[in-house]
Amino acid sequence: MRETKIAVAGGGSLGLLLAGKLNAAGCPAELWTRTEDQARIIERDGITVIDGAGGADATTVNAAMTAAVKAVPLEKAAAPSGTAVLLAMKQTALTPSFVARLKHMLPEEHAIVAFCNGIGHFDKLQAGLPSAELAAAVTTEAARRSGPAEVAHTGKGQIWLGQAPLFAAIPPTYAKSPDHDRMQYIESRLIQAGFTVSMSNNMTERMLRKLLINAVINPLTALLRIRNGELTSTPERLSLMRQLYDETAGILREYGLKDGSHWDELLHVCARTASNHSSMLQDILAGRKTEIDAINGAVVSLAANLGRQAPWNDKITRMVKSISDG
Ligand code: KPL
Repeated sequence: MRETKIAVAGGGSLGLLLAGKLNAAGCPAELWTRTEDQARIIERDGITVIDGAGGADATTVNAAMTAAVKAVPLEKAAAPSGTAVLLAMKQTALTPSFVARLKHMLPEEHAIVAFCNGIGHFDKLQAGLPSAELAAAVTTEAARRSGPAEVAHTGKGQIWLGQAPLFAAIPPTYAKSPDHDRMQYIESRLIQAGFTVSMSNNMTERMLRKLLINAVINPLTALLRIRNGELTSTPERLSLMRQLYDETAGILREYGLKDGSHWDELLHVCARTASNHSSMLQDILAGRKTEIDAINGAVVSLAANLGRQAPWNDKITRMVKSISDG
């Protein structure tokens, strides 16, 4: 098998969780951070992962472990041939200059496995890196960064890996994938690190299901400034959720979302992550740009491709933008 080296791009909650657990399990994975400061602190202190924090997973005992991790700021990172980059970043960080930096630093032989929320990132990556081998990762792991080198693993979930769908066409097409061996290598390292991982041959469905969940939970919790679990606590909030859900599911079905108990899944996610602030609320509270364009804004675009409108998604996108710079 061709040699694969894993690098994790992004020092946020998911990046710290992936890099911390991979290195603790003896799978070296360099972490690429946005700032020099964070890289320095991680090189000095390692990454501490607090498992079972938040009580979302009652079977996990609250326990902390610290792993030594090689960390470098992205602008100084060098990737050897065969690097597989686990992209654990917000879509908002996927700027043209970031993609240009990746193009400059990545060797000819590489793979990018993107864990982003929403849709649209594969189109951006493919446009900027036409020879890239791209894979999609969808995760239900919940984590909260509690410092530059510390992350609380607040909910044990799953990771699905597979082909990267491009939603410009109906039905969606797929980007060029890494070969089978490389995907298996990445899967086996993540399993070794303690994650529950499955290869999926229907990432379109997985991504659409996640998009549906994020399109309902994220903007409503951000606008109402409540935790995920509080969203289902009154009939008025449930009714708002339902309207947004019905409109979004109706559009996503045209792109391959299968009929199923998605409403129940949505309620289950609210319960499972009850004590969490959604990533969009975290962004609003921290004054950061939100991922609204890649989530509800993307649903509006998917509707427009069908010659339809998505008034709930359109209004909620404008409302979130009116309280943030996103
Ligand atoms: O993915 C999430 C997010 O916050 O972005 C959910 C599932 C809503 C958990 O908080």
